[in-house]
Amino acid sequence: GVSAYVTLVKSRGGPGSGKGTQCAKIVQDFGFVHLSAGDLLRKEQERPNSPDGELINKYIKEGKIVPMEITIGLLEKALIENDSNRFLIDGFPRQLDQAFAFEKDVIEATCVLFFDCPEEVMLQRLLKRGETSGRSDDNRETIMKRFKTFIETSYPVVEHYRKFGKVHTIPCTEGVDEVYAKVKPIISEVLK
Ligand code: UP5
Ligand code: MG
Repeated sequence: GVSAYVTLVKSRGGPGSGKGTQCAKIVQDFGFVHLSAGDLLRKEQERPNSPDGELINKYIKEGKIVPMEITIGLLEKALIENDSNRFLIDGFPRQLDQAFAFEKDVIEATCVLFFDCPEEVMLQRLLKRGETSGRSDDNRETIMKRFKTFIETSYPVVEHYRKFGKVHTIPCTEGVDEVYAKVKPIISEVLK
């Protein structure tokens, strides 16, 4: 099982807001284990003989949310495999029922970072990344679908965590280091 003394920080924010980039910096300074739900899904999709590969591929290309049994299964496995008491979960939960299930059956969040970014900025970042990323969802058509899913389905999760006073909102239109300058003191405080 998962230790009860884990500091779990969640990183949420729209597609291309910079969740992954900021998580990498948190890991450098504070030694968290970084688990990106999207990365875990992409890895599973590439694994030979994965029973879920084709389904994951289809959902990601459509900017839709993969059924939670798959994502929670991958996250739970990664939590158990990594011996740490500091986890940073990036890009999950993306739908209210996922938040309820994960908190009940797996582990509760200590703190949620919400990276607040205008769509126009996210669009430009993702289109630029799409020139080299090879990600099947970094094209204009899928990006628009990801934005729609974020607004309609994922943002209510942030509102949910707000009720518990767990959300820190970070504006992130500035450069990577300027954004991180706002993130770092929040993490220091959480670990006190
Ligand atoms: N960049 C970052 N910060 C910058 C800054 N301050 N200034 C200038 N440039 C900046 O950054 C994106 C790009 O912007 C990079 O090129 C970066 O250099 C630059 P990144 O850190 O990658 O942003 P991030 O928010 O992590 O963007 P990502 O594309 O990963 O966000 P998504 O939430 O869309 O992607 P994710 O991998 O989480 O999910 C992909 C898909 O998987 C989903 O659409 C969904 O289909 C599926 N999924 C589920 O079904 N369930 C889940 O729980 C999770 C995913
Ligand atoms: Mg990411």
